[in-house]
Amino acid sequence: MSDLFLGFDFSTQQIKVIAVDGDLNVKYDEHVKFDTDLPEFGTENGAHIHADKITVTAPTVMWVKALDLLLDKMKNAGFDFSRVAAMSGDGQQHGSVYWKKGARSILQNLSADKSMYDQLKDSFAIPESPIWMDASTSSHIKTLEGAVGGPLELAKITGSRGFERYTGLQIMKIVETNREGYNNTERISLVSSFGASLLLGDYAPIDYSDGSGMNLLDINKKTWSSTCLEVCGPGLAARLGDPVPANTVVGSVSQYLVSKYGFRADCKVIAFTGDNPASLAGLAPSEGDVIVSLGSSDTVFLWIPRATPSMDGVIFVNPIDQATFMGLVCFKNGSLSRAAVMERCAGGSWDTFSEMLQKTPPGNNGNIGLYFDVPEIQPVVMGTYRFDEHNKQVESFPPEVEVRAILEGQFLARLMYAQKCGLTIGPSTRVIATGGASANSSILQVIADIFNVEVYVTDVPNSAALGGCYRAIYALAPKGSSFSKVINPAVEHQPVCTCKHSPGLEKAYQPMLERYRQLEEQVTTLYQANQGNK
Ligand code: ADP
Ligand code: XUL
Repeated sequence: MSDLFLGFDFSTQQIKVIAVDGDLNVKYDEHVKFDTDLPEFGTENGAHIHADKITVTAPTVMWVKALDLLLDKMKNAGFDFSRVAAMSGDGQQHGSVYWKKGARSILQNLSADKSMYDQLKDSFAIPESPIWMDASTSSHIKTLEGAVGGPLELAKITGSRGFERYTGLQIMKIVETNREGYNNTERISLVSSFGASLLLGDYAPIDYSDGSGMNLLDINKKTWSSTCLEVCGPGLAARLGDPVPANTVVGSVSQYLVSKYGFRADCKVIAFTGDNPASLAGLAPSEGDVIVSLGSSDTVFLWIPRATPSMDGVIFVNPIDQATFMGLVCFKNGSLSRAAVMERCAGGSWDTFSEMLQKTPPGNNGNIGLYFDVPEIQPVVMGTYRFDEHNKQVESFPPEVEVRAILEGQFLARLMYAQKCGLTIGPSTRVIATGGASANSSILQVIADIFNVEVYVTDVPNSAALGGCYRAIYALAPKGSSFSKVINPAVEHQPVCTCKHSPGLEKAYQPMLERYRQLEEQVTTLYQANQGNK
């Protein structure tokens, strides 16, 4: 029987696992959903939203129990653990775990006749892990940015300006509000390195890519920034351990998992990374590809040769090639805003929405719309703003103009922010679209025309978990091999070219991009001034 490679995804709402063989064929998948499979923890979409609405946590032990349950499900389904040569995985980014003094020794000496949950349930100094949905650290951002000389300076060091969800700021808040818990912590893991620790039976290191989401790692030097550490918590370096490249073999599977499930003793564990970096690996891009993920929110991420820090997007060390980087911009107003226009203007039908789009020409006769139903990450603004061809603000658009306006407005923004993150469009640039809305070819055509590139579609579900499998295979390949040579998905998994850009449209879209930029700046300035006056 051939070797298998496992990828675990510790995401916000569930843990998933995928097994692939050496030819990258998916052989098995399974999941445990937190809300429904573990209702005793009382989570909603995997999280506890606190009374202040901005503090968001998840019970750390729920993740341990979920892994027990997942492995038991695999065992009951007859999964042959002895075929697994290596495994890796990912976690929701930014979330953190606080191991209590003495926990390491418990983790190293788990007994196979009990569950991990039973043995580890008292091993955490802070029982509730802060997660990426938390927005309670605005004051801590000011402290950290102030200490290094401002937001852009912080971005130059760590790849990102201060963001509430970033781990360093969450740690600073814990030091301030629960000093006893912090003092009682011997190790801090990210959700990703926590997942790896459970497989390893020891503390697994944080990898450079997920470590880039903490406002603590110097992404160029690939060491913790001593200034950031000092500001965020006393004795933090010792609690974090040294970061490692994402393709590091961190050790062999724990004796506990060997005895309890029949893993082979030499099964390797490869460092876990963040879910977005893992998705990059799972989509097996070529250098120069831009991934546009059109889910509930829209995320644009890309492989970039150099870090060009900005106030807008974020930069992570590339999980596939640690000498390069990955730029990412996340927009909260994605499919849900498009769907709201589809409901309002196209009677609830995506087909009608697409037909209406054809009634207006690319460029929308100069009309531009900006639609932010919920507060956006970048720009920091909320509300709906419509402008006619003379940049005059108008109350409403005819339905067919509204349909085109939301798509053009959104994708001009996606292009603009991807460029700020380091995107340069060349002859070989491809957009790879994924997520729910990538099923809609009329939306893809707008992307092709605005980005002036060919749009490819891939239907890889669970790209983050799959990225774990691919990274496990890659970590065992001879040193110096290129990821795209080792991971060359079968033809049926290759992205397919779905839309070509229409010739000549860059003449319309280039000036429109500049107008969009100015209008966005105008509405943002006004919005922020109004907020400031409240
Ligand atoms: P997530 O994983 O973030 O929950 P998905 O990738 O499953 O999201 O995408 C779901 C979104 O896709 C829905 O919000 C829906 O509006 C959008 N969607 C589904 N089908 C279409 C379509 N034909 N055209 C445009 N959008 C669509
Ligand atoms: C990225 C981010 C989320 C989480 C959860 O910065 O906060 O995408 O990784 O998916």
